[in-house]
Amino acid sequence: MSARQIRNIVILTGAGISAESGLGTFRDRGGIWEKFDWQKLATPEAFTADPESVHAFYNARRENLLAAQPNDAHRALAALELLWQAEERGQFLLVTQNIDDLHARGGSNEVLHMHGELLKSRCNHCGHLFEHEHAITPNTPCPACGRSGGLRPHVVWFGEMPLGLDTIYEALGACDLFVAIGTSGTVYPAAGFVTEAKAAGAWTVELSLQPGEVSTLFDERHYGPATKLVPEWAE
Ligand code: BJW
Repeated sequence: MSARQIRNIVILTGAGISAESGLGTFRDRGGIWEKFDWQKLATPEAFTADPESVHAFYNARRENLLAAQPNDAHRALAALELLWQAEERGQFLLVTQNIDDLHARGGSNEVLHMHGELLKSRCNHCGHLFEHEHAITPNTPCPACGRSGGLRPHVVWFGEMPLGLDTIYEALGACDLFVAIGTSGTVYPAAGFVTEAKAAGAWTVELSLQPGEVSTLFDERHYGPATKLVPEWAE
């Protein structure tokens, strides 16, 4: 990366950045949506119809996450954030579609989790949001109000509004560089961020294993494993 004219950066990560940490992607061969039906697990309607199965799906993924470790791609982005802040170069916004906590464990200080966080749940009765590592069932009482039947994973399902969009669009409107890492560009609104960044005059870069759905919109594209591409690019 040539950092000379770059002040404000927005980085968008997807499941591909955590693939080499052992967490499955969604749409690759053998991915999560090949093994599981998203319509039965990742919509508010699915949760209402069968909360037991939805909790079981997220309990299993939480267990996988607790056994996983951040990789060199997560660490390279943390180092870049540190550099940007130490040298006061401009704004650095790391937005992830991932619900894992590997960016934070890799050293990133600020991460915007637009699709929520697997290690958090919230109560539909009282709104309480809390962190936990243990499994949840429909009978688990809320630690704040004590009522059962209201806890749900703090994740964004299809048809729900992603988190932090005001902050994201503001940063996209002022960025000089937009980098998308390990995302297939299938899911909106994240897939549309490249268009927003380009409209703001930013240089746009795709780093992924293979071209995604919106690849042709990027100014620069590099394909390979994130643990190789991201540290090389961030140098
Ligand atoms: C590697 C690698 C390695 C592998 N190294 N790379 C048009 C406009 C707006 C909305 C819609 C629209 N059309 C339809 C919609 C609705 C819908 C949507 O987008 N559907 C599409 C399927 C068409 N969107 C929504 O419902 C969203 N909400 C919404 O739109 O609200 C209204 C609104 C409107 C307008 C503006 C603002 C708001 C919500 C979407 C919620 C997505 N939820 C999930 C589940 C989260 C919880 C969980 O994890 O269970 O989020 S679905 C899943 O997909 C997850 C991911 O974050 C998301 C994106 O997946 P990602 O990260 O791209 O993974 P993959 O597997 O697709 O790709 C991995 C990539 O990595 C691949 O390209 C590989 O090549 C690469 N890779 N190994 C580097 N080692």
